Amino acid sequence: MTAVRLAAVDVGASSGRVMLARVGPGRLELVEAHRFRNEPVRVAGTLHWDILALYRGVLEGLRAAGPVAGIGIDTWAVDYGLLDATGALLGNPVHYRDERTERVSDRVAQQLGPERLYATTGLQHLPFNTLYQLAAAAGTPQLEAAHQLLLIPDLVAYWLTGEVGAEVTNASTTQLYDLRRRAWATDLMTDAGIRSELFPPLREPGTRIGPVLPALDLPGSPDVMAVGSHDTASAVVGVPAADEHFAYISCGTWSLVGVELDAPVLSEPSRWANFTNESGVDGTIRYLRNVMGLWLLQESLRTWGSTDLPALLRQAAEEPAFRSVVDPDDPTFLSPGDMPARISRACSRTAEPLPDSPAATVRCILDSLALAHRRAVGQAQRLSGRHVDAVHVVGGGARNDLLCQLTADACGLPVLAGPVEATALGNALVQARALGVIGGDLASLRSVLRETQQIVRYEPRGDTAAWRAAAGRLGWDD
Ligand code: ADP
Ligand code: LRH
Repeated sequence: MTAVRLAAVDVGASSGRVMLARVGPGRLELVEAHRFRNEPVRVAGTLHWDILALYRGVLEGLRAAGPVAGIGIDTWAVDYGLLDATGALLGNPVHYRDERTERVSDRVAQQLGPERLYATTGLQHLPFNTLYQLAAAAGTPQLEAAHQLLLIPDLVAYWLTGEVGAEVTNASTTQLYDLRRRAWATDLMTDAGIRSELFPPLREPGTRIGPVLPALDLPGSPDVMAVGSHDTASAVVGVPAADEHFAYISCGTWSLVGVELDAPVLSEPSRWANFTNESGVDGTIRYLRNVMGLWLLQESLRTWGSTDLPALLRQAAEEPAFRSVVDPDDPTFLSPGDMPARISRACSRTAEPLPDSPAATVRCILDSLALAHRRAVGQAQRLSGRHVDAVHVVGGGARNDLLCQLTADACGLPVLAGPVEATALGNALVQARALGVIGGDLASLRSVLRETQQIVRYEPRGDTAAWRAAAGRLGWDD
């Protein structure tokens, strides 16, 4: 069969893009049809996604992509829109970084029982999991009036097709999904005071959602296909690994650091280490930890009003190593704000020297992220028993030479960087397989990636004692 044209819609927390993929046996090409900024808006004290601007970006991108046979949609996880009984959107979806969950997440976890939550959902405790967002919204007129809850990629698919559903890889991030039964955790919902009728039927990646509504008048009247609609699930499909002995870092706004497994790890040490078991494509488990990621850099650049990232990275490379290090997962870094000031405050709390220039702050961020990558790769191996001999870095962070090299040095393992657009590639590969254009399991999809995509290799530079000492300053022992 010849190649097929597919649109991969990938909306990350920092930007959205519609990528045009041409996929056939041994063939995989990707071009950017359209990219648009994702700029949240604070209204009346609450941080929202500008969902209609994002949808407009998706439509513009689909028009720019031209005729395609399929459209796959993935976005960031956990957030949702509420629909009334007529299918109208009730208000703008709230951003997971909004502070509304701060007051409730620990209390709700304690009420439901952290052990039970982990045993049922396999999920790490993050204050913004959908469970806690719904607990924070309890009793609001909006939630009371809601007829249906759609996660963000499912909301976009609904607007394109009129079909409702919940794709499982993203459903697994809500902390309301029973990982082993592969069904909504309705008992948990009832005990949390959440109406289970809000949640639509589940759907698997690789199934057809429906044709695009004729009124949208998109070229070629394509079908919308379910893919790994959690962006991280598609990114992991897009990792060009040669065998199962790999760790991945899906490195963008977040660093999602982990391994791919056949079965969840639900042990107490795993729960204490805050490792998550998210559902992956083809029944796999994405066993990973959220590390705060390049958000720290994005927010610093926003604070400085600076756009010349490559210049700042060159200067950061000249800065002394490990002068100041922080725990990137410090909860004070989660919400938007003056990140350089917060980093300085974190340094003063732990008696680290204060970074005295933007370049020093950037170096502090990258050294600290490399340390957190090292810790998570080590923990993922110890907790899962999966030995790793390479670390794949995919996403925008694969363009950050310094971070890739520091990560290789810190982990003492080769880093294989790329593809930058692994998420869109994973999205397109799952569509192509569903449409019968290519066949095979994840390993064969990944072999197409290895044959067609550019990957840069970074060798570790050896000074493991220095990295161990720097980790020790954060209280992280091997
Ligand atoms: P998300 O999907 O979460 O929005 P991306 O995977 O698009 O994130 O990655 C965005 C990040 O990629 C930016 O925050 C930036 O740090 C990094 N990045 C983008 N372009 C470059 C570049 N030219 N050099 C270094 N880093 C880059
Ligand atoms: C990355 C991501 C991540 C989630 C976070 C909310 O874009 O989907 O996997 O934890 O956003």
